[in-house]
Amino acid sequence: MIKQCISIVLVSVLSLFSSSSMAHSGHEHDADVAIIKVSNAQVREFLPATTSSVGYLSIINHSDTVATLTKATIDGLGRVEIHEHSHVDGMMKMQKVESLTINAHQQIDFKPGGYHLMIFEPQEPLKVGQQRKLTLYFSDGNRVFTNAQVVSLASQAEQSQASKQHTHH
Ligand SMILES: [Cu+2]
Repeated sequence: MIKQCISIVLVSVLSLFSSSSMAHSGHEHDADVAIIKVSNAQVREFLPATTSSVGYLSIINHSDTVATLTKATIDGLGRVEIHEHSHVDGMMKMQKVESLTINAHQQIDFKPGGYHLMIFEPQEPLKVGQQRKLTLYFSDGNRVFTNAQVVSLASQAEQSQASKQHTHH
């Protein structure tokens, strides 16, 4: 009888917890679902008179199974697309990808000249220093949340310069 009471209390606490913490939980995963870590998520502020901007992040698949990223959303943005750059006839082109496969224990860095997020339709201006919730959707139903930092063009350019030069003084 006591045990039953406890389990009823536990269930109501759990349901309360899950409904109020939906937006803030880091992961939702079952035992056999890929374990994904996202880091260094950032989106660039929209430049004047532009309708799109870019975002970068790193995704690591710590599991033994392939993970397939199918969609990304960012709070306050009407549309987010996953893009890649490719060389076509000597020209650098970018195109939308419908899904991105991340092999077991593989890390994929979204960066200038490679994979990137293309962001559109801001419902309000992105301000440097803000955090925006980024949600990644995977084909197995897994969703991963992280905060994307809003950065300026200048700081983004600086970072990519620094990572290109590999200087260690
Ligand atoms: Cu693009």
